[in-house]
Amino acid sequence: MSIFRLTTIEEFEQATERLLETGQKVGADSWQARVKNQTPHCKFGEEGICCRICTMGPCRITKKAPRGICGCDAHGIAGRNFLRFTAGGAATHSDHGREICHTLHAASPDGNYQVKDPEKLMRIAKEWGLETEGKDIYDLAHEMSELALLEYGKPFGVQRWLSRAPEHTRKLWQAAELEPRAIDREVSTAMHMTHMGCSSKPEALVRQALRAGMSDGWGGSMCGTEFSDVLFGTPKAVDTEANLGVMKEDQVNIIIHGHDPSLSEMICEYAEDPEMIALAKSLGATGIQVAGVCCTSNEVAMRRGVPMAGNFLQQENVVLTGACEAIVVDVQCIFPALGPLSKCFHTKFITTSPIAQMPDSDFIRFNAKTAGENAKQIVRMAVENFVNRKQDLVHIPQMKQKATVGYSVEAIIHALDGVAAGQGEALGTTKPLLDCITSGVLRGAVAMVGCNNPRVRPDSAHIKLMKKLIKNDILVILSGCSAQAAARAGLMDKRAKDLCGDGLKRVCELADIPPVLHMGSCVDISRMMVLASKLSIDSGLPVSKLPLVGCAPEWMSEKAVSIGNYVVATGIDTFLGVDPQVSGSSEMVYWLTEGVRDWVEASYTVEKDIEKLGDAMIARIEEKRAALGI
Ligand code: XCC
Ligand code: SF4
Repeated sequence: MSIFRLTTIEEFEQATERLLETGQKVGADSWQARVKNQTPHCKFGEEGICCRICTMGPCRITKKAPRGICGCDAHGIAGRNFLRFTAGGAATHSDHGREICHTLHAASPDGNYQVKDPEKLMRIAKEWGLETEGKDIYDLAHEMSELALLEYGKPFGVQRWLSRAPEHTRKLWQAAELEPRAIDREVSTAMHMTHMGCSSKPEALVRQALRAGMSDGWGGSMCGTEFSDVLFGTPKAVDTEANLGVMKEDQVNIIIHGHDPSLSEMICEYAEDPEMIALAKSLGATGIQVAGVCCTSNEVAMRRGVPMAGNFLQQENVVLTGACEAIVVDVQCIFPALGPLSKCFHTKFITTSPIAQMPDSDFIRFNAKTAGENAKQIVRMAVENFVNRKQDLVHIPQMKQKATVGYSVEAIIHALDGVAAGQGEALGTTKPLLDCITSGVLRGAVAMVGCNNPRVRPDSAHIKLMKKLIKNDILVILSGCSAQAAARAGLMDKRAKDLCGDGLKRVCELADIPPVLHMGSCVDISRMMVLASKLSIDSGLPVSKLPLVGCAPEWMSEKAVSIGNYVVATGIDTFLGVDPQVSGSSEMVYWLTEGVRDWVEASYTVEKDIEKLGDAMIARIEEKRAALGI
């Protein structure tokens, strides 16, 4: 058996350095170089006090000019910016969810997409009060997808998924007017409120920012996750590998990048097509390797064990290996830089969605009806491109780690069932997990999520925090690029149990799980909301009293703020390692870090010092334990 050790940040960086040398040879640009060109950043933007929502401006707030031309002050400007930022994220996640609903609507027994988890579909249908008896599964799928799509625009009522939350939480939401109505309406309301001459009161702007976030996490993202499971299967524990070393020198390497599993699932299917494999072999390759970047990677890793090449700030690295035949993208988090970069190599940069169109790419429009043909065309393009590789540019860093992924709520409950010495109950209860927490074997849990951001040494905050937490017997659940950082470092290898405190180590051994659990992509943070709700309902404690916190140490996107808002609104204290660009307004800082606590029993903490951030999370978990007397 090989000796296990984590891959270090220094090793990540050496690999990147070596790839950047190749980049230099071919005159490629890099994010590292662009960061330098953009530094120092505009201070007004960083503090959130530049307004450009009407053409009397742009207005910037200074000591000398404390108000914009309309009279809006720093608090109103920072507040409106924050709400618009949230709306961008909520719209993005929710539109992804909507696409999945449309894919479900197009599912048919002999079409491109089938229902892979009919049981889950039935479970949700019953939850939504539908008659399922004797109904054809595809009729039910279509009925459900229509109902789900109506959640985006229904004129009355609030989101259906809210009924999954504990009663206490629902009461808080009602009292604070945080229950999201139609998903699209919350985004529209956010845009309306931030139009010139509407809201400039931080309290009102923050309230709507939470509600718009809620329309994402308890609306659009939940549709995305749940119906992706219905279509592509609910994840269960599966083994895979992570880091650039998953790419193969002797194979056609197809990198899938983005978010929507409708595309990546199809690419994976056709990469296994004997006709395509034969074509690859006829061109001198030994096969076809598909690997992922960003959340698309998480989706197919969770369901198929497809290896993870890297996270957000690795996306240029996959091209820099010189061994990437095609990088196929759908939506979100895709660097426009991939266009010019791929031109320096033989790589085909293939865009597929009308939502994410970029110069210097081959656009192959993908949709549910033609998905099969589209995927085949894309795989063929990649395979035929193998012969164009420039051998002298090929360098794949020989670094990868084993990972066990696939921890949906269903899979976590299944894995932990029976762990708490003889207390195991039938599948469907979180009691074993609660017992571990009550007895102190586990001190608590941290949901670590989010991106990379050049403002933080990439991946270092994620990995440092995870190591610290598991050593302190805190279970870590992960999604998004945070999860990939863990996998690349080796923390999702079950052998990483040796880095844990005695309690968590024992749980890992008994349940046969790694100490950090991959729960999926960023829309799958809705899974974490379901888990937190279940823990609350099963324990009879409010979510906010559970020793559970959220953390996004390296976040960057609008989506991340939308997520943070619904996580906080669900009663989970959330710790950020990157500033949400409201520091120019003391009132906004107050509302986000303190004020919202009166509504939802949780708030944000921002701490850029990673050691301190870790300490603060542990302290909060211990505080919550002490308050419970456990
Ligand atoms: Fe994007 Fe989802 Fe962030 Fe990663 S974690 S950089 S948002 S891919 Ni979502
Ligand atoms: Fe300036 Fe007010 Fe217009 Fe903003 S809305 S740009 S602060 S005048």
